[in-house]
Parts: sequence; structure tokens; C-alpha cells
Amino acid sequence: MLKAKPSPREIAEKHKELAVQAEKVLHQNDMGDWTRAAPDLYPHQWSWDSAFIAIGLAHLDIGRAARELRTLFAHQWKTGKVPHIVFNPEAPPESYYPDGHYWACAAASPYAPPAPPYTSCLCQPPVHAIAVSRIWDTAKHEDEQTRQETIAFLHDIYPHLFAWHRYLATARDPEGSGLVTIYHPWESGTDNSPRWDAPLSAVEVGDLVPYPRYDLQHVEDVSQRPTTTDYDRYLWLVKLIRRASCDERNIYRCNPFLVKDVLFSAILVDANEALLDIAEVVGASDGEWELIVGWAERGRQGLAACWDENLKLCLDYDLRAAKPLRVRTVAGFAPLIAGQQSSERLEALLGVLDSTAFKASSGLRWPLPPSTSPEELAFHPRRYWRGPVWPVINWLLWRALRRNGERERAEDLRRASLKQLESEGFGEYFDPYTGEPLGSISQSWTAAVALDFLMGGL
Ligand code: 9WN
Repeated sequence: MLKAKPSPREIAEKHKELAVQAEKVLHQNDMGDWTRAAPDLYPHQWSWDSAFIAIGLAHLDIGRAARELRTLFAHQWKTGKVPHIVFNPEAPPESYYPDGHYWACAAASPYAPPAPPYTSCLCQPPVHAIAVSRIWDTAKHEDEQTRQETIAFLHDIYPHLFAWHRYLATARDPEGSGLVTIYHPWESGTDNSPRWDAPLSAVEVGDLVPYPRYDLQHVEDVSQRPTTTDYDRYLWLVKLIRRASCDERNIYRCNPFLVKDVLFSAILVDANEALLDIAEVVGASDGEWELIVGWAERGRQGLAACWDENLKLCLDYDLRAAKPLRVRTVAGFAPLIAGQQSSERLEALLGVLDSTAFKASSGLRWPLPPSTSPEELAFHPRRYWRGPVWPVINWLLWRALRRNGERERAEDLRRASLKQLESEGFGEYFDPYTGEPLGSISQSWTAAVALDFLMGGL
């Protein structure tokens, strides 16, 4: 028997101090209309970070949450793309590299938004419509004026979200596979994951001028960040994308890194469902409604085709090498995030999540899934996306479990996440064995998901 769900007030009361601290982090990183991803390591506006941040802000100030996304979408490209970074012109020099000047060339594209501020020409997973629908859910419990203001926000943002999803369903999926193609590991949001080891190793780095690694100054131990070999490849890919004039067709034709990303694609399915909620409120046309439904269906079919019967997980697909990328990471749970798969597949996915390959791996500080399975050779407990636990991924899985009707499992995940955050604070990621916070401190999206965990997803 499930215990009665504690009310948001009871939860908030129990973890009052965590809520106070999370709010403090968001205030500290607040730039007025947008939020730095982190105070030192990431002094700019990152795309999917902002979506998670808006989800947290919705519990503090709905208007400010809406503004976070309005600011980001003010820099949307004419193609519909939402840039992965909007560079803060006031960021201290020597704080993050590659910086706005490095990307300035992107502004030369006829599709780029007015600059400065400069934007990168990459993108990140589309959590935005999910954030907007969460803002709307929260506003429903507020006074009439807040509700009306939020409805006005939904009307303003809907066409931007639609254009963003259409871009992903077309320019990023010319094959009509239902799966989104990424051009660079930074687009996956899980940059240094072993998911990208094989396609990255095929990237032959040419002439690169020496470049600074400011990121290494902001972590305690350089092993927490990507290696020089990885960074050389990241920067080389950026150079190639610039050389292709940031033009989609050129990139598609020439880029050595071209991968169908299952986590990105699954988030798009979830986001398309969320977009339907918004479309209903704003009274979108039947034509748009049908397109969105079609994108979600195609996404699910695409993910089903990436299922690996032995691993019982979903695998990314390397378009250049024409083969699946066989490594067990949290991205493999993509069908759970997309939802509505067969009960057989759901059971198989839950079995892997609960197994020693992930949550039940021996010696874990909390039963939370490491970003890469400890049973993989590439696993490393402290290196970035190669093993540490990421609260935003836990949030995505928590949401996915609830959407799949797995309320008890979802509750367990939420409880363990709250314990982790209460004990260790708002690190960027955490060592799965010692629990130690790693990477950046005072990471905005970690604080944001803590608030939403506390509010029980209301
Ligand atoms: C590159 C800001 C971002 C997150 C990504 C995370 C990390 C950047 C970096 O930080 O990526 O975009 O320099 O490592 O991997 O998911 O959006 O928090």
C-alpha cells in the first residue's frame, strides 16, 4: 500500500533549510532577467540549464521564471534553433573558454539573432516546453492576476517553442527518423559521456592554436573535467562548424561527428507532450496540433528502433560509422523519458535501473543512478559525465517514473535525491560512492531541481 503523499507544505516544512539554501543559490546567480549556470565556472546563460532554472524559479516567483525563458528565446535563431549558450558580455575575462568572441563568427550567419550578445551556434536538449508547462501548472494554484499574466506568457512563448521543435524535427532529422542528430558532444548536454568516445575518436584534429583551459581553475581536481584530448576535439569540431558557416546542410554533409542522440530525442518527445498542453491553452491551429502529435509519435518509434535487446537499454546511433554506440549510460533510459512504451519494455527498463548496473551497484552512497554504469570499463566515479550522479538527470527520471505510473519508485528517487542535496549541497555532480560534490559549487540547476523535488512536482 502506498502511503498518503505528504502535502507540499509538509515536505517544504521538513526540508525548510534546503529550500532556503536553494533559494539563496538562485538569488546569488540571478542576473535580473536570466541566471548564470554557476557563479565562476559558467558565467553565461546556458539553454537547458535555464529551462531547469525556470522550473525552480516557478516556486519562488512565476513572473521571474517566465522572464528567464523570455530572455533565452530572445536569442533564438531564425531557423528556430535555441542557442546552447548566450554569452554574457560582462563576464569577467578569462572565466570561460570558448567565449563570446570565439563564437562571434556565428553572428555572421544570416540566421543568427542580432549580436552582441553573441551566441554559440550549437543547441542543447529541449527541456523548455516542459518548463513552460510546469510554470503553467504552478500558476494554476495562484491568484487570478498571476494566472492571466501566465496565460499571456504562454501566448507569447508558444510560437517560439513551436519553431524550436519544428527545427529539431526537420533540420535535425532530415531522415524523418524521429531521432535528433547532434553535431557536437556539447549538444547532448552530457558532453564527456563515454557515449561519445567512439565517434569522437574518429575526429582527426588539425591545426589548433593553443587555447586556455579556464575551466580547470574552477574545480578542485582537474580529473573532474574533460581531458586535453577531448578538449582538442571539442574545439576542432567548433572550428569545422564555423568553417561550414554554421549552415545546417553544410554541417550535415561535412561534420565528422554526426550522431542520433536518444536522450535528446526522448526529451523532445516529453517536450512535445508538454507543448500540446500549451497549444491547448493558446488555441493553436489543428494543423500545428497534428504536427506536434506526429513528432511525438515519430520520436517514440525512432527510440523503439534503437532498443538493444541484450543490454535492455536504448542506444545512440553513429551516422558516420553507421552503427549503434554500445555503452550503458543513463541515456539508455530514454524510452522511459519518452513514455508510453509496452509494459514488457517498461519492465525491462525498470529492471536495469534497479539492477547492479545502476541503482543497486554495490557501495553507492545513495541509491541514485551513476551517469555511466559502474560495470562499464569507461566508468570513472569522479570524472564529469563518466560516472558521477547528476541531480538534473535524477529529476528527469523522477518525472519519467511518475509519467509511467511508477509512483513508488519515483518517490524513492526523490527521497534519495533530497538526502543527497541536504547532505552535500548544490554541487554540479556527485561522486556516487563518497557522495562528495564535484565540479562547480552553487550550480543553479541543482538548486532549481531541489526546489521542485521539495514541492513534489506540484
Ligand atoms: C559546455 C552548464 C553546462 C551544462 C552541460 C554540462 C556543462 C559545458 C562545459 O555545463 O557543459 O556546454 O563547459 O562543460 O555538461 O550539461 O549545460 O551547466
